[in-house]
Amino acid sequence: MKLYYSPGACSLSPHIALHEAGLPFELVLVSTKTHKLADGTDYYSINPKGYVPLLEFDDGTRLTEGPAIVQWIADQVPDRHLAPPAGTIERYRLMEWLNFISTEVHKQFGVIYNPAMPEEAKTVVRTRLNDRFGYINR
Ligand SMILES: N[C@@H](CCC(=O)N[C@@H](CS)C(=O)NCC(=O)O)C(=O)O
Repeated sequence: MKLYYSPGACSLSPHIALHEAGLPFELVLVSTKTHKLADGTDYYSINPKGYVPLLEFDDGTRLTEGPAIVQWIADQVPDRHLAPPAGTIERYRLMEWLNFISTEVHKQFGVIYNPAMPEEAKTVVRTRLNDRFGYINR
């Protein structure tokens, strides 16, 4: 199994999950700036979305989107209790949180770090993120 990752990016979440699961995997470094691998391979030829994380199974199947990947990892090792059993309300709570973090928190950061975004937009997003983190804290 291969995890396509970039240091400091959201691929850290499935990276942690793989360690917690105790599953064997290798890391493949992706530049999120050039969208190339270390050997020069065009990452778009592996993931047309161009972003990390991507998990490649031993049979070549590729899975993208952090929330899907971490749940797949958890489901490989049910004895480790990394996620509640499928079909339970607790599992839907996990999906609820993963979706909230992915869309309402993580994706908002793109605006703050985008040099093309006007300062006014960044201020709006900072305020929104502050509200979201307040909700998470409560
Ligand atoms: N919806 C994706 C978002 C992944 C994402 O935004 N990855 C960023 C790093 S944190 C990335 O690779 N950005 C480079 C790009 O979009 O070209 C997920 O949840 O897995």
